[in-house]
Amino acid sequence: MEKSALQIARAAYQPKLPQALKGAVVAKEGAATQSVGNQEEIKALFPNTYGMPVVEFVAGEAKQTEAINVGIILSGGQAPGGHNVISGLYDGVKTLNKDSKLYGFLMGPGGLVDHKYVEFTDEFIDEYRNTGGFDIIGSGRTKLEKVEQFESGIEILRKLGIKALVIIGGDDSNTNACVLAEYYAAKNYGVQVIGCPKTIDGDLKNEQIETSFGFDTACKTYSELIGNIQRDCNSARKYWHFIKLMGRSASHIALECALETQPNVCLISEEIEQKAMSLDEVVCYIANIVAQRAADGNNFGTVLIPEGLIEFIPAIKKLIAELNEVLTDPATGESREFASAEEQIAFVTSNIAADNLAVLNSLPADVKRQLCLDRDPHGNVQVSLIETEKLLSAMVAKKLAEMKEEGKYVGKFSAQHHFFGYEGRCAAPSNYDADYCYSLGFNASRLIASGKTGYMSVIKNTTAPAAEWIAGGVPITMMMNIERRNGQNKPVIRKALVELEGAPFKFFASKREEWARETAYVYPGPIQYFGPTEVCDQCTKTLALEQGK
Ligand code: FBP
Repeated sequence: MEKSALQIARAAYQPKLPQALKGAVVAKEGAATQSVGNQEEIKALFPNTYGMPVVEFVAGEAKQTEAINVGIILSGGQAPGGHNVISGLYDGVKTLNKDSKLYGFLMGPGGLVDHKYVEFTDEFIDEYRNTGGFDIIGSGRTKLEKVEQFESGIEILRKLGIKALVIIGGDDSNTNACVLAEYYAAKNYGVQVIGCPKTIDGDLKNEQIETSFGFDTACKTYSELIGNIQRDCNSARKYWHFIKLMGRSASHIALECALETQPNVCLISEEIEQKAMSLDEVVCYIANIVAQRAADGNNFGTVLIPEGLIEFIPAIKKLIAELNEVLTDPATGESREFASAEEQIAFVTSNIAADNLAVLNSLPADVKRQLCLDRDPHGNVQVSLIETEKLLSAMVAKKLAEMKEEGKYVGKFSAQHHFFGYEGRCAAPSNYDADYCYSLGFNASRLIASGKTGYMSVIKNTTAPAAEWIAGGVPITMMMNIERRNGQNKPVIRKALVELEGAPFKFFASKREEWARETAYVYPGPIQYFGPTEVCDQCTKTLALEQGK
């Protein structure tokens, strides 16, 4: 593979590890844990993996460890740093015993089920250290949740002598990792399952997990692009840029990018839901800011829109909930099959309540179609396909035309549209993500060596220098509750949405009026890998504010 000068320099970067992982470790165990909700139900569903303690690794006595074979899977959307989790795990198992082996299952959980794998070697791993992407083994969204899949998995695990499987994924994939851990424990199959918190969306976090990996790099990449657009916007002074940002449901990415770039408008879905705003109210909010800026002679600006916005508008949320119900076959719990899209739309429109149908019919035809048709394998509406940035700008233009007639707006409105998502998912990991991911992977090897299963690898205190980071594990059941998914009650990891009482949102809310009226743009520039620590090693503003830094 031909490499750029930066890639060559980056390949030589040695990610930092917490001090605690630099030598032999012992697992310090805390008290028994409870799930965050529905304790009795979760306990009954996970009798072998419920209630285990949180563990922290502290310095221990060096002892001879037997060689161990480990498997790894990349699951779901790409996130910067995945290759470093793998290289960290590889180095971790090799330091336990140089004869240990690491296998990668290809193209996501499907590789385990279909017995498609590779064995990692030094040369292979070295090609991918500190690089973005998941191309080392590929990723996929196959749901690992059926007994046949678990049984097919154990065949190949036994064949390769694999004693532990590491699943790198978001909330859904880690939920499935926990189900698999429980199944193998119940069957006494002797295979441990460890999860690793990944997703650019930033919604897999809680008291134990400070952030999901990839969020840092993805947000910095989008913020660079937004900053560039803002500089262009402030140079030409003739466009309003409507910028949609990935993040499926939660608005963490939009909020972080707003904190980094200080746009004129940033919508936060969780706030819109809390205030029970209608689509029209959201449009009025933006149109009023456009009008205020026009009154100051500024016919330009930026609007950040979280990908999941549409789902959080209460009337549309209610509609989506019913769509999920009617599109699920109650007998199988699977999505209903239809001969054609038209048949599916006809089925939906004749089976939902009148108020929901009215909301559905009030939406533009393409949005209506999208809502009725597309689901991902976890039953989620594929919000990334809905062009909210265009929907909103068209509605704002219409509103401004009405305001003009009423004499409430004088100005010119011309819009440009952007959607940033894929641009950031495979970016070369920032130093934060490179170090964090390497530590997560290395740490997973220590969880395996300690005999843990049903645990998530966690690294804490990450706003401090890496040497002071705390390494350990958290039982996945601790993060679970029961939620309605795809028309059924299911045990799932609770998704972390933007907290309206949290420091990041409060800081944003205290500044947004000023940012709306003034042109207070910040241009963060590209991620820097080499240079002063205040330029290269900063965590996200979200994490810094959450930790009072
Ligand atoms: P994960 O939660 O699996 O990490 O994926 C996150 C994400 O990047 C979302 O932000 C986005 O909605 C989705 O993946 C898009 O994925 P796909 O391209 O597979 O539709």
